[in-house]
Amino acid sequence: MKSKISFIGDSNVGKTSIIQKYLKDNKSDTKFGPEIYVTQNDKIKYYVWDIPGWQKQNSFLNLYLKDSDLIILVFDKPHINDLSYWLNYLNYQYYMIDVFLVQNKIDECVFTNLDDEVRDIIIKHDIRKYVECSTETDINIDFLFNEINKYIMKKYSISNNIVHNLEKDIIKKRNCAII
Ligand SMILES: Nc1nc2c(ncn2[C@@H]2O[C@H](COP(=O)(O)OP(=O)(O)O)[C@@H](O)[C@H]2O)c(=O)[nH]1
Ligand SMILES: [Mg+2]
Repeated sequence: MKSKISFIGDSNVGKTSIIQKYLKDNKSDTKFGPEIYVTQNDKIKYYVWDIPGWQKQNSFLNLYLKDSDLIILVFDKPHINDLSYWLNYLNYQYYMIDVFLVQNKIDECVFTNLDDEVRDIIIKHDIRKYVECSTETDINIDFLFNEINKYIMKKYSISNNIVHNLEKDIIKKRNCAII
């Protein structure tokens, strides 16, 4: 099974750093458009799209986000005011796709309490999950990708039990066919 995860957000907030920190050399050869990284577990093959920030007001953005299973919207403190642009765009064009909001570069933040502004955004825009991370000090990067994996597995109701039962079903059917 395949799943597409799209990273978006302003330039310089750390999208590429986050993806590369986790996926290192898994970049596939793309001739044009965003970089795509590929990784898989035994059930799902993930295509992680690194969509550059300058696509923000570009009509290609729609095309790039098409068929995403989940959108990861990344920001850092200096870009917090630009979030409403992205979220309004997503609410309008892609309201059916869930969003994880990721604040990167928390190594540069002095306060550790959840910002009022961020809290309001999470509530107003029905954000599925909020993660604070840092690629610089390696905080929550593995956690973020684990949460993405958990979300997708749940979205498609994939669990060991279900796969096991399916296998049993298939075996039963095969037996019937033989008889
Ligand atoms: N302090 C700090 N800098 C970071 C962090 N992640 C990325 N950067 C820096 O932010 C800049 C932009 O990162 P990049 O991944 O290219 O951002 P993108 O344009 O969103 O893909 C680079 O100079 C990175 O080294 C972080 O967690 N903390
Ligand atoms: Mg980049």
